Amino acid sequence: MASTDPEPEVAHEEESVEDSAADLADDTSEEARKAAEKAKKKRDKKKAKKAADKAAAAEGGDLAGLSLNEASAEAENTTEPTQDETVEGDESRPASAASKKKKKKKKTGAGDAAEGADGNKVCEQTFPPSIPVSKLFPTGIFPEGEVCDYRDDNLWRTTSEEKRELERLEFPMYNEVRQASEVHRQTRKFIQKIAQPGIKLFDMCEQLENCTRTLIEEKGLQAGVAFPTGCSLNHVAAHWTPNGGDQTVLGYSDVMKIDFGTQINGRIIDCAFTVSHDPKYDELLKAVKDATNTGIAEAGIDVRLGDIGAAVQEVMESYEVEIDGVTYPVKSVRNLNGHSISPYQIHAGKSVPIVKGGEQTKMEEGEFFAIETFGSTGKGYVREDLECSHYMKNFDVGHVPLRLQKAKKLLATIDRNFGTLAFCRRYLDRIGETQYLMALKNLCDVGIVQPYPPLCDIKGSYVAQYEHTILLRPTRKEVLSRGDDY
Ligand SMILES: [Co+2]
Repeated sequence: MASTDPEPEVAHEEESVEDSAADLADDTSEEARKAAEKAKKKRDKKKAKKAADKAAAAEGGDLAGLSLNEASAEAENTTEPTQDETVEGDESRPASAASKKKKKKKKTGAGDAAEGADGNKVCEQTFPPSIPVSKLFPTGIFPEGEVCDYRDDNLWRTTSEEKRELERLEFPMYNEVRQASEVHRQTRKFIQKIAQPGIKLFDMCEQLENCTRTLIEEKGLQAGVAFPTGCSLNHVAAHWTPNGGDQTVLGYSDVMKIDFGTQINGRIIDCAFTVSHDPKYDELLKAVKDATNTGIAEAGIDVRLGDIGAAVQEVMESYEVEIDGVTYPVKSVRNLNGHSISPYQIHAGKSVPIVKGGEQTKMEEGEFFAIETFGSTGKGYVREDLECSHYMKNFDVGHVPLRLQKAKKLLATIDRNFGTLAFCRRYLDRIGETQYLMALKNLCDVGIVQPYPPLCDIKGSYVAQYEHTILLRPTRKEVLSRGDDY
């Protein structure tokens, strides 16, 4: 999800936001620790020791790239025999029970199944995906993202024993967000196959979200979809998803930004890519991918947010593209930003600009950031337009007395199903809500819920986007959502 320029309304009350975020963080890591302990008890001693050893090895980082590549490689092949073998015809079992069972060591041949670098037996996914990620990694250890050393003054962190100890304590939380990342990778691999010209975007989104729900083993607010699936086309940069009844079909010459999120215990993976079938957009996509990777490379502890913006813009605007015989400079969309992420809070307070000129604030140890960049052939400036689909409860809103009975009821439904996570009209439809638009408008009018309408550059322009979620670990930077695709 994109964040627009900081508007006046989010500028105040930072303290209370941070306090509640901190509370949530404590709760979440405490829960994670308990969950990890519980899971550990369930496993036999040998397995637990092996897991701990391998986790420690993975922490060393030498194996991270390998582990990631092999994890991604497994989704390539999709024949049934291995599935039967790995799941052992017992798909209904919970993951913990499945991992208790002794696994056959048998491999089915090159590429069919891989031994993860962390010792995980990596089983293959089906097509369409049907096996929860927890069952594909029976040790319960999920692959690290791409791991990068910090630069210059911060390179010492890589080997610091003190910083490594901090990370050992956080392993259960890291592991959860890595699981959410793996769900993202496998879901997007599926979507990249089905997002062909002619597909109805409504159906595509529902397939994507259902895939996420299955692979992550959706469980209320504890695991699931983190925000609506953006599939904004052409000059629409962000925050568009079909509402009920929408008939939009993907065309051969559309440029589509697929921006979707996964979450476990509020730890959100926010990651996006661009789909185009017409090669005339290839250079535009390349520019934005390059710009996003530049932002990721620049990011680090003590790095000024403004310096990232300048580096991103420099790379983005070094490109020009020719589309239908017209040459355009690629522009960084100046009022769209990356953003920090906290538990259950997609936009946690810090913006990561994609143009030069602002923000002396620094990135800090332990923070999560969505690094996202948008390149446009238009003005490089977006404004709100079109019918709204995205909504989110304001994170720091207190109790507001409501007169309308229907608004009260809708708010209770939002609290129960989404909390402070973003949702869309389709999500209300699927849980059985009807005729909620007036109540929803009321919640927006009194400031409890914020609408996030589509963000558009000028008509006839084309916008592309790439985005990853990164974690500034004490020793190194981890690009959690990195895959072999982007
Ligand atoms: Co985002």
